Amino acid sequence: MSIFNYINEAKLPTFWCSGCGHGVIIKALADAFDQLELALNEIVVVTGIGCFGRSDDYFMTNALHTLHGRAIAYATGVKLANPELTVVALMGDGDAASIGGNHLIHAARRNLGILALCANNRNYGMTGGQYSPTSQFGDRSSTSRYGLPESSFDLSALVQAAGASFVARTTVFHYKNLVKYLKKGINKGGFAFVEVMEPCPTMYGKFNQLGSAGDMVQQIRDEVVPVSRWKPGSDKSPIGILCERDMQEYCRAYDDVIRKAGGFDGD
Ligand SMILES: Cc1ncc(C[n+]2csc(CCOP(=O)(O)OP(=O)(O)O)c2C)c(N)n1
Repeated sequence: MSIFNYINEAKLPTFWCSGCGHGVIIKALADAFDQLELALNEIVVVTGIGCFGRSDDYFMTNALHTLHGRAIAYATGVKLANPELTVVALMGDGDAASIGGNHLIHAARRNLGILALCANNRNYGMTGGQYSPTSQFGDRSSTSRYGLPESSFDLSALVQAAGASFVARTTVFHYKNLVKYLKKGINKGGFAFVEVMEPCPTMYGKFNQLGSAGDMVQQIRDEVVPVSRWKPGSDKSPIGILCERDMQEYCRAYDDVIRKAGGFDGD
């Protein structure tokens, strides 16, 4: 097989700016689909709004392009309607953690069996580089010209605390690990969250004078450390599989409720 069974070649090159990490991430997802030999009609890619929200354009699978911050809400409906589907919600950090933050934590708490993938470029790329909940204290953005007076969410820690059954963080620099975590997340059968650190040279990089896209990828690589070597209090972020646990998946638990209640009318 080939990743071009999953990627719509006719749409390439992507509309994203040069140096953006989004293209690397969708290639990794197509690689994961390919290595798992998933059929196109078994997969539903659900997106919200934002630069990364355009990802569904490039997939040959089923796709649902929804509202800003609501990818997980729609993915919940798709998964409950047909639990056999592989449902993947693709979100930027604004989509996932700002307007969509409540949906994210509650889907994790319910252990809904989807893969939620957050492309974390630490800002709202599409709308002009406003700060997001993953921008760092002191960051400059179009809405924090003098430095951000807020701390950021550690998204992976947040989702882990909310109850997800699989959480992994990596970067676009660590491509093979990214594909590995996406495959594991898809196969997990519970709420799986993969956070990918990536550059937005056009907005975040420009406002914070971080140099070229290549410079930014190297900075992102240097900001992280494998979780096996990470110590609390470190100024680096842990990457790797941060949490893996087995719990009953939401659709299965919901089926039990339906059975106990006597089934659907007319069953
Ligand atoms: C309800 C609603 N509020 C705000 C917007 C404007 N808006 C569109 S995309 C976006 C943020 C995108 O940032 P992110 O999700 O981080 O994705 P990126 O563009 O960085 O890939 C915002 C605020 C919208 N489309 N709908």
